[in-house]
Amino acid sequence: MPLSDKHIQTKTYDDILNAGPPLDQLAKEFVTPKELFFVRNHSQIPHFQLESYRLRVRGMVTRELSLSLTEIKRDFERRELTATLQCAGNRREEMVDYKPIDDQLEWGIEAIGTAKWAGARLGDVLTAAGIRSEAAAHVAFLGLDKVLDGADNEAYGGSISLDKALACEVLLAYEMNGEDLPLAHGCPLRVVVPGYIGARSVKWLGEIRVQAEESANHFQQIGYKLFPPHISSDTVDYADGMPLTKLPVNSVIVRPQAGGALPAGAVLVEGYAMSDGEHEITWVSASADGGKTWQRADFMHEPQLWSWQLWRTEFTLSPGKHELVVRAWDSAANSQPETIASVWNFKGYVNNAWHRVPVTVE
Ligand SMILES: Nc1nc2c(c(=O)[nH]1)N[C@H]1C(S)=C(S)[C@@H](COP(=O)(O)O)O[C@H]1N2
Ligand SMILES: [Mo]
Repeated sequence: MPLSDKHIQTKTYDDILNAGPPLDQLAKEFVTPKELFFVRNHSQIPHFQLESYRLRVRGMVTRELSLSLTEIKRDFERRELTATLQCAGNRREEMVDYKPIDDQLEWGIEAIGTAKWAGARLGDVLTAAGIRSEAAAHVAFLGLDKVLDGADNEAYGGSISLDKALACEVLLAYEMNGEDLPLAHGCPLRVVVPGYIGARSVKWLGEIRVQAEESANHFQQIGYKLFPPHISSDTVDYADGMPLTKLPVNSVIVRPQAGGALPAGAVLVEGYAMSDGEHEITWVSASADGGKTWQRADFMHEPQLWSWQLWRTEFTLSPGKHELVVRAWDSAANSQPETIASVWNFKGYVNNAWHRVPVTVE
């Protein structure tokens, strides 16, 4: 595997690589080093020859394109954007503690990272292909990886609206943190859809299709759909589900971790907050008494669209048990629900309840 064992704690199952950073290394820096960037794969990393790699652009376009990586780099302006990627399953573990969830990766708080992406704008490539029809409304992506179980040997895919696809923040990235995109993160080319659940940022991108409908792919039609808490796998009608797009406001305490025994006195609490990327995080409040009293946390850097907000605050704690809590707001007045119960869903997606960390002070 191309990952560094030194830094990554793997969550591999069935030989499929899924990994996240050790929590003491999470969100320490604004830009996440590639060794600490979570990896979420639904299948084996595909085998392909870089020399014969082509990105195909088809569907409701005036000109179908078939582009090598060299042509993509040569024919389209290189754009850079720092953006956070977060898996819809981030914080699923807390949902599972509340009520069981079947067959889903139990991510803690580590399925998130921020990178400096560089590549062509998806919009520039679509403009070169030309949108042929008024009926065009969605842009579907297909990866080169074949998903073997539950999806009939289909490639991994998904779609976003044509409007989002034409937005200037959406990239076809071939670089991450100033280097060639690592294989685990989608080399030679991946979509980066800032603000959306990570699932739409298709890796090892093979095909882009402009179409009237959403993608018919398993991961658009069955996976990554949101349902209210009262729907279960027994009662679900997938056609009724809400396809996930933008991420809700979220905030997480990264340090100290739950259960840890801390010395009495000043305790530094730090973490990350993230919005839909279009609205900056404007306020983070933390509590050391389970949410009875709150104080405003300090930001570690200027708010930046499309990226997380790292924050910290300090409490003076006496010996005993304390519950640390965090919640955030964005510039559109969006915030987080108090309880897991109100956001629990049987797939365990987009948990953004107040984050609670019980600690003992000695
Ligand atoms: N081709 C392909 N693209 C994919 C996936 C995949 O399994 N195959 N996983 C998706 C999911 S669910 C997430 S959260 C992100 C993770 O990106 P990363 O591994 O670079 O962190 O990739 C997305 N793109
Ligand atoms: Mo994901």
